[in-house]
Amino acid sequence: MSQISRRKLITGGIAAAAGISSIAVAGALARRHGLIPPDSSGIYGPGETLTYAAQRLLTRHSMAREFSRGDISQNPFANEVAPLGDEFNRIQAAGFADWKITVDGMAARPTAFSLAEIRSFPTSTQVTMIGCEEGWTYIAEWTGVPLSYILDRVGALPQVRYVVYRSIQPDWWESIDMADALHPQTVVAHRMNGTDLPVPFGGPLRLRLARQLGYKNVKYITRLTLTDTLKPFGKGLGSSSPEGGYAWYAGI
Ligand SMILES: Nc1nc2c(c(=O)[nH]1)N[C@H]1C(S)=C(S)[C@@H](COP(=O)(O)O)O[C@H]1N2
Ligand SMILES: [Mo]
Repeated sequence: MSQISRRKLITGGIAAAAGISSIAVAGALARRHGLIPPDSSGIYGPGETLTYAAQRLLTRHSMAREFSRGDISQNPFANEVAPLGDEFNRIQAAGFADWKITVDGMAARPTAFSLAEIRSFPTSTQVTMIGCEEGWTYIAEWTGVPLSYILDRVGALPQVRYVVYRSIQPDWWESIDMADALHPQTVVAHRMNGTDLPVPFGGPLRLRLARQLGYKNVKYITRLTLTDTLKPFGKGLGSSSPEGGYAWYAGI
């Protein structure tokens, strides 16, 4: 079956399920494809499951639009962050030589990588748009190590279903499923618009994923945990977002 007819079929299936306004049918479809978001029993309930399942079936292999360098925004907006704290300031004062990102959980070779090691790994560069749920966007060039490379490097086990990523800011942590973790535009970014990633934009390391809203693009990342369940993390809803009333899945 061709890509196009398969796509039509899937769209039709979802539309029919939603059209007869039977959330139960949509739920069954989502379960059949293993597409239940971790916050499905949260405040958005079945609607969240339907959105996630429908988007995943349509977009899991598709790329976010890439722009040309001429489209890069002249004055990108760095959203304000809470004070970064003494530990961050100390590491920053020493030029981030002591910045580390720990990769643990379901890996054959859990490793803590220094910033220098991360910078020595193969990179991928994209000119893409980032958007905040509050309405503003900008286009920038990001360079980083594909997350898929890091997962391969640590020997991610086949049972891994999610990557949990954490920041030096404890209130900011997120997770993504493997469709996003292995997506070619998902990178541990360390450069932006041709310079080292500036601190207001998440430097020295930020998880950049082009297929989800700004809030999933966590700044100052220090730890990646590979897991087959999100239950033991925080309140078990998958990330800090649903704990604060935002959807875990913020696909665009
Ligand atoms: N650590 C951390 N990451 C964060 C945030 C934050 O406050 N702290 N804000 C998030 C939100 S809500 C958005 S919209 C984007 C903003 O990215 P920008 O500053 O590059 O515009 O970063 C996200 N990542
Ligand atoms: Mo945001």
